Amino acid sequence: MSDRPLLPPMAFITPEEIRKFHKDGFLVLEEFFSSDECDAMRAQIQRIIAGMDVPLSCRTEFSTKQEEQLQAQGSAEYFLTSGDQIRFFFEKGDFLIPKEKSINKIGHALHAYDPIFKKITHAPKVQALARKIGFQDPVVVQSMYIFKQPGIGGEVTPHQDATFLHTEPLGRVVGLWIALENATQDNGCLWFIPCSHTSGVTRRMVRAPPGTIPCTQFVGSEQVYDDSLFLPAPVGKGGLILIHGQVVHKSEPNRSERSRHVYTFHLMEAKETVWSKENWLQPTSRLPFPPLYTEN
Ligand SMILES: O=C(O)CCC(=O)C(=O)O
Repeated sequence: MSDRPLLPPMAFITPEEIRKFHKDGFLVLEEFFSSDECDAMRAQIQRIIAGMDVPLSCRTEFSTKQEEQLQAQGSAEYFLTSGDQIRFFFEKGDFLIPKEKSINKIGHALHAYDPIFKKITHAPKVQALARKIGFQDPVVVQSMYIFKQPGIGGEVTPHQDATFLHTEPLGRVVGLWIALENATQDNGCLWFIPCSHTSGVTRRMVRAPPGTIPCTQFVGSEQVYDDSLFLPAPVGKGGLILIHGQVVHKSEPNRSERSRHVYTFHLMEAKETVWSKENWLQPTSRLPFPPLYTEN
């Protein structure tokens, strides 16, 4: 039995849980958000989808090489400039499926522009969690709503978030991953290699020179991980998984008939930290990384 008190449930995180996070590189906190909070996020995303406007180049399959090139350029630009926007990304090759069924994720600034997601991101219990892990001046760098659609939601291959969100020094980024419905092995829960956050990063994704397709490239290569080292981290609706920026994690395809919606965002401890100018994601004049410790 956990020694977390039942009431008020979510704001309490025990020192033992914080030690476990630092040791394992991830921490599962069940019932961090209420069922109502999850339903509010899901309802809001349906409203956003109903009004979504996606450039044709990001939705249409083209046949000629020239058309393919145009599509690649359009999609690259659409992705690279999405850090301060709410934009829509789709599963590969599923253009015949209605767009609300083939959407893979929405990113990367729901936390800044949508009132419901902004409120969740800056919730006092989230701020309390950041304080518990010692963050003094955290900023929100990105957010995503991930759908993991039934039957077609693809795998996310083993990676460390610091590959994409690099800082100097390392160890300044955490992900908060919130299950908006039960996440199980059937519908594609996260898997982790415990304690894998202590050995640095071997691969970085950096911006390619302007005009280059693809718009990002990898420097170094991902290690080959022994599959037997991964442990599943199923979590109930409302549960939050805290993810160290260097812990190795993945998720498998959703082979079930149930979706697996999550809202996730990343925080960086900004104090004495340099955000890499080579990261694909950059703060902009429209949206500097917002401080976490503010009311919304
Ligand atoms: O939600 C998933 O399936 C994977 C998410 C993930 O690995 C990440 O955001 O770093």
